[in-house]
Order: sequence, then C-alpha cells, then structure tokens
Amino acid sequence: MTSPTRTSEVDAVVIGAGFSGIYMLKRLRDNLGMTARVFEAGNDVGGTWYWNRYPGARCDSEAYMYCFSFDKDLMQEWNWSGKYPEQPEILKYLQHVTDRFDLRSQIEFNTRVTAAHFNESNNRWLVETDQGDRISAQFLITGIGCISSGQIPDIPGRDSFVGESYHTGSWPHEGVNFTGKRVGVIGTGSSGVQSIPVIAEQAKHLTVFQRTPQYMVPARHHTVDREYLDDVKANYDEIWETARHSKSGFPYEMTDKSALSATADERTIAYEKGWEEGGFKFIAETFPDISVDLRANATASEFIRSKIREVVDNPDTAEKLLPRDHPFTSKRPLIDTNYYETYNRDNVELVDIRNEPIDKITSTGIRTEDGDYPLDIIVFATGFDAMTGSFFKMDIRGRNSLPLKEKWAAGPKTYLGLSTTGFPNMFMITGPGSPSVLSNMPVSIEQHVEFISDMLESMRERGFDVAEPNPQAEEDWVEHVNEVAEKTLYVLADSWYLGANIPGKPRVFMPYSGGVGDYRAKCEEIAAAGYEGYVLSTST
Ligand code: N01
Repeated sequence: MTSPTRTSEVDAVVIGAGFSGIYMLKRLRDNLGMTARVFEAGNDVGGTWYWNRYPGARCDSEAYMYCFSFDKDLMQEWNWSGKYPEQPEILKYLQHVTDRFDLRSQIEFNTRVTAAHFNESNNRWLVETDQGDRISAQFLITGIGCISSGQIPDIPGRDSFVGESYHTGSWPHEGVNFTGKRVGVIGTGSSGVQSIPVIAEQAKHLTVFQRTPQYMVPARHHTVDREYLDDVKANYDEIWETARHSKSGFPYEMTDKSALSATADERTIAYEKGWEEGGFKFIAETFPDISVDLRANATASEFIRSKIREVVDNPDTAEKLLPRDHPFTSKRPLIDTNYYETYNRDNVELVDIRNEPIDKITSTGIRTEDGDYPLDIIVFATGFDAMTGSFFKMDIRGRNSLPLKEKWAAGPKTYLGLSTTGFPNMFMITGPGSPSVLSNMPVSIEQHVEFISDMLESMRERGFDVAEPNPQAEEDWVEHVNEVAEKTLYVLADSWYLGANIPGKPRVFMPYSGGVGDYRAKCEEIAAAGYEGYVLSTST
C-alpha cells in the first residue's frame, strides 16, 4: 500500500461516477443521510460514456429508456434529440443529473481506486487511491461498469507501429482526424460496426480486419419531434413499469408467436416488418423463440444472411460477411447504421482474418499471411475484459486478506450479482451473476441501487452493521445462474459473456439470463424475508 496523504472516514465509498455511482451517491446522501465519497478515474462523470468517444458511438437502447426514472420532474424536463442517444448527449445528460442534484462536490475526479482491504478487527474497508487517499468506510460499493477494462490483443510487433493507434474504449477527447489517412480497424463488435461507417466516410482508405462475422439489424436512427417526446412523457409510468417487469428491461410488446408455428410467408412478413422498424424490436416483436430455440433461430439467421447478400454488391465480400459459426443473438446482437452498405464503397476493403490470419504488426501497418496492409492509423475495436476485468485491476481483499482475484480464479461467484461471501459490506452494482449486460442497463442499475440502499436502511433499523451472503446461498445462486444459462443459446458462441475473448480467462457465463422481471421479483422476495441468504450481524 502506498504512503497516505489524504485520510478520512466515511460511511460509504463508491467506485465510479457513471449511471451507477451517481444514483448510488444520491440515495446514500438523500435517503440514508450517509457520508459518502465517490472516486472516479476520469475528469468528469459519465463512466462508459466518458471514455467511449469513438466516431459513431451511440447507445442501442432507445433514448427515452436510457435514462433514470427515479425523479419524475427530471424525466419530464429532459428532451432527447433522437431515437437512440449519441455519446455526447448521454454524457450531457449525466452531467445534468449530477449538477441538478448537486452531487459533484462529493466526487473525487482523476482518482483511481487501487486497493480496498477489509479489516476484520473493526469491520471496515480501507480504501486507497492513486492520489494517496486512505479512506476508512463501512461500506464499499462498486459502480465500475461491466465493460470498462479495454482489451488490446497481444499481436506481435504491436509496439513497433510508428503511426497512430487507438482503442475505442479510451478515445482521445480531441477526436482523431482520419482525413487522407489509410486506416485499419481490427474488430467488428458493437464498437467496430458503429465506427467503421463513420471512419470510411473520412479516411482515404479503410481496411477492416474481421475475425467473426456478426448478425446486424438496422438501427433506423432518426431525430424525434415534440409530438413523439410528449407521447412518451405522457405514458412514462406505464412504459417504465412494463420495462421493469420485462425480460430485458425494454417496454416492448412481446408476442407469444412462435417462428416454428408460422408459415414461411408469415415469417417473412414479420421479419421484413421488424427489419423496417429496426433495433432490438426485431427480436422482441417478431418471434421470441428465435432467441431460445435453435430451429426458430435458424429462420431469423437465414433472413439476416439474405439481407447481407441483398445489400452488399460484391458477392465475395458478402460471403465473407455472412455469419455462420454461431446463432443470431448468441453474441450480443448488433444494431447498425450503414454497416453493410459501407462495403460498397471503393475505399473500403474487408480482410477475413480467419482465412488470412494477422502475422504481425509492422512499423508501417499490418502483415497477414497473404501480404502487407500499409496503414497510418490502427483502431483497436477489440473489446473488453468484461464483468471481472475492472475488479481485478484493483487489489480487493476480503476476510483473511483473500484477494477477490483468487476467490474468482475459476470464474466470478456472487449472491445475486450483488455480494460475494468473504467480502462483507461490499456491494456490486450490476455485478456478475445479475442481469446487467443482458438488459437495458439503467433499469438494472436503478433496481440494484434501490435494493442496496433499502437493505442498508433495513439493517440500520434492525441494529445490524455487517452483511455478507451465507456460503450456501451463494453456491445455490451460482448453480442457478449456470443452470439457466445452459438452457440458452448464449453458450453456443465464443463471446465476452463467457470470457472467451480473453486468452486464459475461465469459460463461465457471467451475467444472469433469467430475465430482469423474474430477477426483480426474486430480489423483492429476498428483501421481504429480511434479506434472506445474507448473514446480518452487529460489530459489537
Ligand atoms: O467489443 P466486442 P465491442 N484479433 O468484444 C475482435 C457494449 N457496447 O467494444 O468476435 C482479431 O463485442 C472480436 O472478434 P471475435 C456492448 O455490450 C455497446 O465492440 O471475438 N480480432 C470482435 O469482432 C458490446 O457487446 C454499444 O472473433 C479480435 C471485436 O474484436 C460490448 O460493449 C457500443 C481479437 C470485439 O468485439 C463490447 O463491444 C459499443 C484479436 N485478437 C459497445 N480480439 C452500444 O450500445 C478481439 N477481436 C451501441
């Protein structure tokens, strides 16, 4: 541990000032009257939306649902400009919320938590930062996001490249000028497919290095008018209530139609309608069994392949773009704007690195088995060490000084994705084992923040000051998370949900796939039973 320069005592330390940290701070202060400090590595609030500033960055959740619902006035006064929220607009929204509720003064910016150790003699956490803070806190609450620890693959020669290189997840604030440049993008996940069409419009030449072709549905992004916003706002209570009890945190009208009971014509009509509407509704409002039944899924997967063939002019390029090695929705579904159309541009080239693997990065570009691609800029859209990576960057130790990294060596183990045995009074907002990344995040974040603050209030009322899940409850939850996942299509793809993108990471399905509504009901039952599954105790 580093030498201390700033020392203090608070009721709670919160790590991260994104959606999670901001709302947690508000609840701790306003509902519980607690003292709290938030530590944030960036120089402003925003979390994911502070760091991910790559061209085209936008959320795939509709704007009117990608926000907080805890304050009705806030919901009524904020106006989104489009169907989907752009990164600068989300950042502006989070800055607005922070200032509106006067939260800024309790956030330490440019400060990264480096360590948090649980002291069994006083049941408090000792938290240290890279700025020399040394804070004693009763509660440690992580709001560190699920997809925050960027991953640049260890390609030989990476450091020899003399041009510019960037990871989408830590984009320069001043932006990158692609004009007249030869650009290479590695990776075709959400970040890659959003940035590729925008970069292609600016760059002299763009080479996309694709490992796995993906399924994409058009976003059909557009600006929204007063009438649209008024309609949403008039129905906000109902919209949120539906979302809170839904499968994925969206207020979509789920049908119970099966792709397998429909005729081929009925399926085409439904898929065409979903394709025209765009976004995740293509999954929710066509045939819900496409995300659970492989035969139903095959009909949607083939429909999307037919659209790729239709849009992409060059049949060889179209062939390379066809996803075949995993079912639609088994990886995080992607929503695009002009992605496939981009391959019809003269200045864009697609390299299938499964057939033509990257050998190395040279000083002047990328060398594959088949030749050299000279580049001025390389963009790594290569993803994240998701769900656990950000935890492991900190030295978190629980009882008996056990490092969290050691406890989770074979995969994360939690109770409800909120707590982990051996780490008393530590709470994780959207931790592994909760719906988190399989849902519209703000809905899951609000539910977790409210669960945690209600639990702290209940503990205080009953005279308890230490909470820790009992080992059996945790074992049962982990087993349940695995059991539910095994029945889904998610386990059929090599995805970051399973840690498959990180060499050496244990292959464990990390989020909870049982659905937002059922998960909420389970949490409510647990709370009503006095926080069943937790051992609550008193220090003295
Ligand atoms: O990362 P990814 P992302 N050599 O892991 C490839 C959220 N998000 O930043 O598929 C070559 O999805 C990798 O290939 P493969 C969202 O939840 C949301 O795009 O592993 N290629 C893949 O193509 C999303 O899922 C939004 O074979 C390599 C790509 O890099 C999550 O963040 C926007 C490689 C990584 O894709 C992560 O998205 C952005 C290697 N060694 C992000 N290693 C919105 O809401 C990896 N790849 C819109």
